[in-house]
Amino acid sequence: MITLALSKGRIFEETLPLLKAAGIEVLEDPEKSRKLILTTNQPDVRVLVVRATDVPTYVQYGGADLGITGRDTLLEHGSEGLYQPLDLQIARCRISVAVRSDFDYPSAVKKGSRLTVATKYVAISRDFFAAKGVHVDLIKLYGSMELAPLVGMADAIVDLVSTGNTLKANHLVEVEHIMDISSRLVVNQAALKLKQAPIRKIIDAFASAIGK
Ligand code: PRT
Ligand code: MG
Repeated sequence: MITLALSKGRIFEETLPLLKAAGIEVLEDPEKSRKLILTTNQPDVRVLVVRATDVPTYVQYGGADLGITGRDTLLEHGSEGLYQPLDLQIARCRISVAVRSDFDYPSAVKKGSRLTVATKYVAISRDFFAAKGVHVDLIKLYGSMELAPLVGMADAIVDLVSTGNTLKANHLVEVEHIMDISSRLVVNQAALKLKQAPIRKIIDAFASAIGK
């Protein structure tokens, strides 16, 4: 049995064409079904539906042989023991610093003031501002980071941006582009040894589907 861990939403949607290229079709829709283990047209391939941030953990502990997860999640939560053979170039976005449009970020940074930054990406933010020599107080949030500057809780946020519509709708502007993000295929090292042929077949099919 080969087990693939995926999160619902954009990663699931953008993975379907890659699975199809590997001859795998998921037989249930995770948005409609309450099942957490989805069957496929291949009797020996199944898909686990997990929280995006839990994908690396399932693969690390062998609950799944493979998984697909954002580079943001791997950097923030660690990628210890995971083999990362492919950048799938899906679920692309960037991680950025954003502030209220009336906040003077360049002079706050120049003056060496302490910035209060709200984010779910505490590790990425700490590294980024440390490298710039900017002092920050980090506030950990789990979602809707955009609210924090609007209610005066933070000067800035560090969050994912794709179209920029969410920032715009909340009168926030991007002031730093920290890095580009896309999703990676991650593989359990032991599974790769024990189930080499079927796992290689999936990796190779994904690679040719993305033109690598
Ligand atoms: O929802 P849950 O708390 O379970 O987990 P999650 O939010 O981490 O999962 P999910 O499915 O929302 O995101 C999974 C992965 O998709 C992320 O880890 C990223 O690698 C990738 N991804 C790509 C994105 C986006 N684009 C994205 N735009 N994840 C989130 N967003 C959010 C962003 O946080 C912001 O709130 O979309 C909003 C901005 O979008 P725009 O288009 O308005 O700029
Ligand atoms: Mg989400």
